[in-house]
Amino acid sequence: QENPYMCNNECDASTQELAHPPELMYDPEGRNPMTFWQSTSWKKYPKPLLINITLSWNKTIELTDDIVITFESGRPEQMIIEKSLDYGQTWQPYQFYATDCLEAFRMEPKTTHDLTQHTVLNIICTEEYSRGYVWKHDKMVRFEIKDRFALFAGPRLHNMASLYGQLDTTKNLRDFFTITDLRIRLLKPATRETAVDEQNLSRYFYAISDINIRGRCKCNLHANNCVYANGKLSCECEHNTTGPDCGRCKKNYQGRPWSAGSYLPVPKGTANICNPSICALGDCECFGHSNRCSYIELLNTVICVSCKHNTRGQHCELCRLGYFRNASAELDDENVCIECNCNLFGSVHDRCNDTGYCDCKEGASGPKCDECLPGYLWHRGCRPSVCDNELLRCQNGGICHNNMQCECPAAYTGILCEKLKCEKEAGGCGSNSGQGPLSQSSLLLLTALLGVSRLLTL
Ligand SMILES: *[C@@H]1O[C@H](CO)[C@@H](O)[C@H](O)[C@H]1NC(C)=O
Ligand SMILES: *[C@@H]1O[C@H](CO)[C@@H](O)[C@H](O)[C@H]1NC(C)=O
Ligand SMILES: *[C@@H]1O[C@H](CO)[C@@H](O)[C@H](O)[C@H]1NC(C)=O
Ligand SMILES: *[C@@H]1O[C@H](CO)[C@@H](O)[C@H](O)[C@H]1NC(C)=O
Ligand SMILES: *[C@@H]1O[C@H](CO)[C@@H](O)[C@H](O)[C@H]1NC(C)=O
Ligand SMILES: CC(=O)N[C@H]1CO[C@H](CO)[C@@H](O)[C@@H]1O
Ligand SMILES: [Ca+2]
Repeated sequence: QENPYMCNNECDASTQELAHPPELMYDPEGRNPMTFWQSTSWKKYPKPLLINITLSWNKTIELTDDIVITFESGRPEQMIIEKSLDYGQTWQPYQFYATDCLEAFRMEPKTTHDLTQHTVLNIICTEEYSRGYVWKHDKMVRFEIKDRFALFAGPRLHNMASLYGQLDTTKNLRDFFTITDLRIRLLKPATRETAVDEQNLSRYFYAISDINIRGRCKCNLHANNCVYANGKLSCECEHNTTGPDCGRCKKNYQGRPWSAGSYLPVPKGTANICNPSICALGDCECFGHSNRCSYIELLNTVICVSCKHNTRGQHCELCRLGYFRNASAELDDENVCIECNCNLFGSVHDRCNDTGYCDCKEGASGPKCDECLPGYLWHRGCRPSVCDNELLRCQNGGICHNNMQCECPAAYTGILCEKLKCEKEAGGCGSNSGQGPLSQSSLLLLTALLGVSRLLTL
């Protein structure tokens, strides 16, 4: 045709140089002449030449810019762009294109400039992109996203906040720009304005060099990234959300219903993160020592409430003070914690280490501190011995009584009966006698003396 580099009767899908496979619609461009896909020609005229080009992302995509399709043949006289939001199960028209909208689709021709905020969701038929067979003329067919954005954000899209605000609050509007699949339905090739030349039907076909679609993964504002891995696109969900579009709260993070992140209030927006579950039974891990949890906002964490069986801790996984871990019991055993049982007098406090050993006061010993070290004697705790029959002997004939006390003969005093007693002569035995309060042993001695003197008097 008028385009000198188009192939006519020389195309051959099985010969690499002469093939025009679909991939050439989305290969990296910048080549001249451009690479292009070319359909079969309209050999079966007047049977319509119908071709669908279907693009599937298997992921929800939000369009951010115009869809632009570049035709190397003349632009089709009739075509429809359709979209699906449910992975190709159902399709809705996006826009109709025809040289004559009334004749082709019984629709009034319109352009996006006829749309208003109230009619932005209307599906129109446009005649703007169907004329012009000659390749020098505009080769593009557009689906105008930006013109529609401009209805909310102003002509130069300077007020995106206003657009985002609308998108936030109007689901229909949001869904309008959202797709999982796109389909270009080619219904009638360019024929020029003359009648179809039935003698030379190889003149009529479709050829597309590029399809440009700009968008981003729909992640409901719960992700910063969308990655292509293992043959699929997926959001890198944050905020404890999950799902291909971050459209759910993660397990154990259903403390409040999921909601999308929001651009509002401007300018910072709202993250709407998923909170940990205020858990029902089984939803919080307490090893069977509690069935109630509570969410602590400050720590952003869930803790078990009222742990039983002498346990404590976020998951009732520790033993209360005064208890220690039963090494032969599992964490969910009722007997998991054993009482320390530290001796009240022999230990510093009633706590013990992981093998049940208590902290002993001086002189005490044994796991429970209820025994005394050598040199100490149990008397409401361990006391150092006063006397014994080896190193700490009572002197001057005194008798060691229960290792706590020397019973001294009448004339002696001191802890080990080591001093002479001279209370009868004032100041007799030394300056330090008789002045201070009487010690227990001297009191005993005194009573003994009194007994002796009474005996003498009688
Ligand atoms: C068919 O079209 C081609 C390309 O324009 C032209 O070279 C050829 O002469 C035409 N054949 C007939 C029979 O019109
Ligand atoms: C193109 O897709 C539409 C549905 O979107 C379907 O009804 C039609 O049969 C398809 N045409 C071809 C040629 O596959
Ligand atoms: C689409 O993605 C889902 C998961 O997001 C996956 O299970 C499924 O196999 C994918 N389908 C295709 C056709 O790739
Ligand atoms: C430790 O746990 C085992 C297993 O439940 C139990 O048989 C044992 O009595 C427990 N020991 C104590 C001292 O409670
Ligand atoms: C507990 O204390 C005893 C005595 O000090 C010690 O032998 C034992 O190793 C300690 N056990 C642990 C787990 O620290
Ligand atoms: C388990 C999990 O993913 N927790 C995350 C929940 O969200 C907060 C805040 O984004 C993260 O810090 C946690 O790591
Ligand atoms: Ca190309």
